[in-house]
Amino acid sequence: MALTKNTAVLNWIDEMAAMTQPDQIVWIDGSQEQLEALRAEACSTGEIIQLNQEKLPGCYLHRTAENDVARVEDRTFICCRRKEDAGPTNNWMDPQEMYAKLKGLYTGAMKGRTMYVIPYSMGVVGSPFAKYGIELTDSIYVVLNMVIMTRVGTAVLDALGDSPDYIKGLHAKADIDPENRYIVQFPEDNTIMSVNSGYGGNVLLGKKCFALRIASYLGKNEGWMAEHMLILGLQNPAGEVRYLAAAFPSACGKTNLAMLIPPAFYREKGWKVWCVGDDIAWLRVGEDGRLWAMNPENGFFGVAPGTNEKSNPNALASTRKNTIFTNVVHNLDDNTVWWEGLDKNPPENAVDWKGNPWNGKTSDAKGAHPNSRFTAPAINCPCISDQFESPTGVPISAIVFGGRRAKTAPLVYQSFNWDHGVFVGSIMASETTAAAAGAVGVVRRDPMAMLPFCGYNMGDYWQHWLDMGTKIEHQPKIFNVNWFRTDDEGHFLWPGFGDNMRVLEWIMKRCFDEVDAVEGPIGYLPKVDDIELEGSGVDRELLADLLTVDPALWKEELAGIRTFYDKFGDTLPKTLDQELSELEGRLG
Ligand code: GTP
Ligand code: SPV
Ligand code: MN
Repeated sequence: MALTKNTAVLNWIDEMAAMTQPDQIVWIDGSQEQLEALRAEACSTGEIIQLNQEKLPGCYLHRTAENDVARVEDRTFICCRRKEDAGPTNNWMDPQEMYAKLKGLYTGAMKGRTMYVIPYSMGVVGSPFAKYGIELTDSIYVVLNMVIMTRVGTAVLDALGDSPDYIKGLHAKADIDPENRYIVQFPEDNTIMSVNSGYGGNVLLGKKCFALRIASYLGKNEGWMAEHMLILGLQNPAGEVRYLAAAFPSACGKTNLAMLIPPAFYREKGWKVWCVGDDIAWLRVGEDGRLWAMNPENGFFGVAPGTNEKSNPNALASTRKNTIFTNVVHNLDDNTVWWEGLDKNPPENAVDWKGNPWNGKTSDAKGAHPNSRFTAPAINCPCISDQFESPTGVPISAIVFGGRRAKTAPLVYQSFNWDHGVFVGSIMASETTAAAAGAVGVVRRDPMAMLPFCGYNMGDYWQHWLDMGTKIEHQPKIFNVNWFRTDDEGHFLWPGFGDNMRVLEWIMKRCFDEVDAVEGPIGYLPKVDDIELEGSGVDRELLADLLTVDPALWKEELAGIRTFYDKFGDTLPKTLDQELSELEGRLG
């Protein structure tokens, strides 16, 4: 039975049901009874596997199709009326043409299946910054994930009332056919359509599709920003908590930084990190003239491999109950899960991510997919911030950009000012990871970590960043970090993880004028003595090396940036062109 009288909602659902032809329609009310019944049904069909309920209460395992394990950027489209509004970095198709093509794929796609109606909120229901969506899907796995990642149920429909202001999302698994897989955003219609996939980022439509692609477009029009950023609070020994937001590309360390546990030396003095969000931030200018960030999500869809008791104990703890694991190893001995980098004791009697028997002691092949994930409720996180549910978020002192660069980028540097900071974000580049289908380890330009997620022309997006700067009276300082510099054998030089605290301390001190810096061609760099190394195993010489800026490498970099910028033609803001010339000048 329909849970709303909202005619905009009901008419749209009728239309989608007429096209997809499900056997029945089930509204997700968010109740535990309903979810329990859905879990039982999904277990009975093998869609999910119930794990050891003593060791992992409320936890389940799911395996996606082998060809469907990551986001598909080449099949992701921004369909707005004018091609130039999608810009040179997005795939585009005329909306009418795309609707027609999709209609062919969706027609009858839910025959013999159930259509679930998921009313969900990005942000705390009823908060002035929350935005609502309805996802229609034929996958119980999607329902169970959306319930963890967003706020789902009747309360959302009550808050929406009879307003037509919601984001429409249609997902059908169809045949999981990679040749007919489409992830399509229609920003001008508040609509998302996804077909032929069952993998997270392609089908949990509240996440990348809504909270970044559609929301970035809304933000441009409404004067706010939707960014691929973690949000954390750094508590100092005086008990003050200062907040930062950081944009790193997929699988480049956001979840790890957001849940960081400071090294013993810091903990003893009273330092602590609080997690507000690990992937997405919505940022607005507050009445106090500061920039405020809120996390629209309600859970973590985190990378499993590499997560362990040492690298990220808070993430691991978050996954010990009410969590869905996707594409990890199934340990048959005790009905638990395992992944590469969890511990040095892989199970022998196990099933790999493809569903085949796997012996971790003898097999050379990986047992878990490199992009295997956990979906865990945010409230499970031992360091979740007491501001997590704050309807308007937290005030941001620092914005941090970063990526995987083996050589060029130093451990940390600060931009000269807001506009230069926008430039620093725009010239980000990073090695590709398993989070998206395609080659791994190839350096590509990924401005603000938004290349795959910006819902409109990236040139206009940069202009929006510049415009926002003029509206923020108390601007955050902007930084760039790189945890991934390597030696000539490819080993990481910086210990990373908890030791990144040392860099965070410097960043916050810079924001509050508590430490000075050295002015260099690319920005302000720390003095070697200003980064705490006690207990890190890193000596001053190595730190100095991590902070070097090689002019020869940067001159090569300039050429790459110029080529990238040239793609944008007239939409490249003059300010950024000017910043590039100035950098060129400073490098000599
Ligand atoms: P998405 O969920 O895809 O957006 O990824 P993310 O940015 O949240 O990345 P995450 O924190 O999950 O880390 C991805 C990978 O980077 C994992 O394999 C981590 O072990 C590794 N990693 C994270 N932080 C560090 C670090 O400081 N140093 C090194 N060397 N590796 C790191
Ligand atoms: C990312 O790829 O940045 C993720 C995972 O956070 S996904 O939800 O697949 O986008
Ligand atoms: Mn992400």
